[in-house]
Amino acid sequence: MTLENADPIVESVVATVARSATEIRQGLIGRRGSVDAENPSGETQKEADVFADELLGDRLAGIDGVGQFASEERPDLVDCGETPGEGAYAVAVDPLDGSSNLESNNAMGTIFAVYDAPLPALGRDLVAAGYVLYGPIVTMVVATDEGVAEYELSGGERTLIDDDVTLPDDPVVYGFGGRVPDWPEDFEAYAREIETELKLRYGGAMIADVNQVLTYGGIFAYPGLESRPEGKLRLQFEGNPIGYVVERAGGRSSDGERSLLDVEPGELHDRTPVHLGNEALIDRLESALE
Ligand code: P6P
Repeated sequence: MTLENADPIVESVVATVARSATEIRQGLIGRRGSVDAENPSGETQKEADVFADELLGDRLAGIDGVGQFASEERPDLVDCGETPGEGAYAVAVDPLDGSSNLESNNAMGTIFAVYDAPLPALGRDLVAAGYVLYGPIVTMVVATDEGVAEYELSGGERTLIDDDVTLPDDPVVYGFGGRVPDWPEDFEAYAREIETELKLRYGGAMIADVNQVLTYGGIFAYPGLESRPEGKLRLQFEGNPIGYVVERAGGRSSDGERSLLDVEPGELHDRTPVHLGNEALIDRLESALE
């Protein structure tokens, strides 16, 4: 069982995210506009980003055993008075991943990462990670060293749906971010091969697109671009946690050269190229980018 042997602090973080998800989903109604502020990545914040961030931040930073809290929406991490890696954990969240989908009423998610080390941390220091997907049904995927589980969330309660989520062997879908003219030549050549083999599934919210890969098998990527070689997605808040989930589900992650979990952390909001999915597809990608 994925959480059966989890540290009670980790279980408390997961339970807090699950409980908060119901309120976040309800709180999306009436918060579809933007505020006159940007997040640390220079992206205009939505009312719902601020709402989800404040709700999660207050609760997660208040858990005994959470030594640091960081959010994609906040420039600096919150020191909660305990040292991660010395009996406490650091929790990083993307409170509302894909919030630009709110305007068009499409899926989005909440990402969480629990590191046994101070932030910014190496992905190998993760002890748990996962996400909530606000789709037709609100579901939650949680990964620990024991494996990957999927839950349905309703009324703050978690119902276990699958306690052994693994990537299907035969890939079916792909989704690649960025504009095609902005793709480096070697990535574009790889994409042209994949287009002939798999079905396009790209909706503009990483969590929804990755959940398709986890369900049907395939590959998701937001590659390094000609205009922005570091890509768009943040290592601490998106690349590490989702790379951890996909690797625990039997797949691979890569920044183009190595597992995302081996990418040395720089600054808290650093970006990284992200490629996730079936092992053979990621192996092929790394060969194509050599
Ligand atoms: P684009 C959402 O803003 C996000 O961070 C990820 O959830 C998503 O995969 C990506 O950016 C979408 O970016 O350039 O396709 O709008």
